[in-house]
Amino acid sequence: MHHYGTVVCSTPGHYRVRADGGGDYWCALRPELRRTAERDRIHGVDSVVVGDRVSFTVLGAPPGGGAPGAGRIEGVEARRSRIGRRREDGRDRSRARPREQVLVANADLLVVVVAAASPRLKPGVIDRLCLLGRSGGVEPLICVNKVDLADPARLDRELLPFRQAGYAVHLVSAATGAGLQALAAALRGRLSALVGPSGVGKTSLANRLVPDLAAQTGAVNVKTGKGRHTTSASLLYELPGGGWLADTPGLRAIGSVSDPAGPGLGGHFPELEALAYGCRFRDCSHTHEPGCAVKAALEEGQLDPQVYRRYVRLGK
Ligand SMILES: Nc1nc2c(ncn2[C@@H]2O[C@H](COP(=O)(O)OP(=O)(O)OP(=O)(O)O)[C@@H](O)[C@H]2O)c(=O)[nH]1
Ligand SMILES: [Mg+2]
Ligand SMILES: [Zn+2]
Repeated sequence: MHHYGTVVCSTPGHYRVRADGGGDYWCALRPELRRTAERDRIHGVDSVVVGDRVSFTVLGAPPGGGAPGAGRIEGVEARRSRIGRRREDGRDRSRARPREQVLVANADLLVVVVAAASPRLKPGVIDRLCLLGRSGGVEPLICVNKVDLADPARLDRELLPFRQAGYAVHLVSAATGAGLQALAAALRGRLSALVGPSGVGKTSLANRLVPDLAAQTGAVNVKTGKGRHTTSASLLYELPGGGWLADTPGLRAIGSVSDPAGPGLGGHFPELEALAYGCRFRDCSHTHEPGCAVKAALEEGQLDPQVYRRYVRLGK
């Protein structure tokens, strides 16, 4: 008999599946799937990741006390969305590592987590993460943590362009609890992934939003040499009010946006994109082409130079 569930933790060859009716199972892949998985790895995609919906058979029932049972994954459903990034280390041509790393499958929301300070807020990071979400079919939500360390007036100024582009922006502090009720309400009933640079407080936020977090997966965070806890694998938790929350490892590099002039922008820079209709070339990159309406507007002071600078930096 087949059961259905969601992958809550993925390690090479072993997947922890939360059954739809409750109960966890550590699963291996059915041999045919394992072969596909190996082939996929060669062809550059991760096979089964956190958030994937799977069918599985039970090999051993959970022994009780919350400990997982054992099972075997029989099938993986097509993904509704993906949060993935290309590995751009061009020198590493070894075919053993996937070219694309999918962090979370089937997410509804990509929570762009950045810090108001420590590490310093960089609008370019927000840009890249928003576009990462959009390119994988996941709605971005911007979450600025550590507001206890920053001047609120300055933050409001820095975040205004993102609000104007239509993004929900949450100012929160995992340390003081500020803003967390509103954030929890926005996440309710959906599968959300906390994504952002290392040290911005993703795990601290997950701890606040999921009261029994450690109990759910037996926390596998490791301490670095610097004594800091860093997250090494994506983990998926159930939210108390319904819905799911994924904590992911800090992204060191998000990668450039391959085609900033292409359809991928889809409203991320509304004023710039509106101007682009006036460019002579449809695929104008707004950097060097003749007849560029964006550059013309910039020179005439009709376009915010900050917005233009953010746009140009995306392609780098
Ligand atoms: N002042 C302040 N410090 C915070 C806040 N949230 C987290 N921190 C601190 O920031 C540091 C990093 O927090 P983590 O939650 O481990 O960050 P992370 O984003 O999960 O980092 P990685 O797992 O490496 O990606 C810790 O020392 C936290 O105590 C906050 O709201 N305010
Ligand atoms: Mg973490
Ligand atoms: Zn142009």
